[in-house]
Amino acid sequence: MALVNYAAREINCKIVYYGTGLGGKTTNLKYIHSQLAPTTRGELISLATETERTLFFDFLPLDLGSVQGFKTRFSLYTVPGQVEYNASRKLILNGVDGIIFVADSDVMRSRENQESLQNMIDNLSEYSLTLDNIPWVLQYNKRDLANALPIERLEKELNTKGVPSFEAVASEGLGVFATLKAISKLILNRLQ
Ligand SMILES: Nc1nc2c(ncn2[C@@H]2O[C@H](COP(=O)(O)OP(=O)(O)OP(=O)(O)O)[C@@H](O)[C@H]2O)c(=O)[nH]1
Ligand SMILES: [Mg+2]
Repeated sequence: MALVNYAAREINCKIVYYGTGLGGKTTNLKYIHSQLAPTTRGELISLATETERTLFFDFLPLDLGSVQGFKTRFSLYTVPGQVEYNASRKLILNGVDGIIFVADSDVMRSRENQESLQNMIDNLSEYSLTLDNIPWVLQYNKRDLANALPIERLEKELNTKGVPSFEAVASEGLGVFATLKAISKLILNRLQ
């Protein structure tokens, strides 16, 4: 649950980018970090292997201005997508307020996307959370690939709940802020 500090008039929200390995979660954070003024964003902290695979998490704090007199602070995290790092994924979901599920549009990654979504459902259940009681949105990334699955197919496979979904090419920044805005809105609406 988002932390509301009435004395300091501050709202702190935790957003987690979840999804299969190499889907583009870290790329989303890198793009956001590259676009925002240093006054708005903090440092991007990445714990990664030499090959740039996320080892534990990435973390990026953002100050997104005021909502009804409350300063809104967002903490963005990515989980490591590689199957063997499930303990970290579970830990990072602790205290989550909203999730961006980053799906890889590559036709070859269809099964991995579905397995990762199931893994998220399993891990959420440890915190008594479900796809129906946590705000979440879908991002269909890598729309630039020649072998990208059609959106209708991805929707059918992953969006059984009918949550907001966005097409993206995170490596070029396309769709990155639209996705972030959507989840922020869902979280803030819920607080009101
Ligand atoms: N073609 C294409 N490549 C992308 C896109 N977004 C990210 N990539 C590339 O995909 C690779 C993996 O991206 P990452 O952001 O590291 O993936 P990740 O989801 O953080 O992966 P893990 O840390 O292993 O979970 C990198 O080489 C990116 O440059 C995209 O929209 N299109
Ligand atoms: Mg990563």
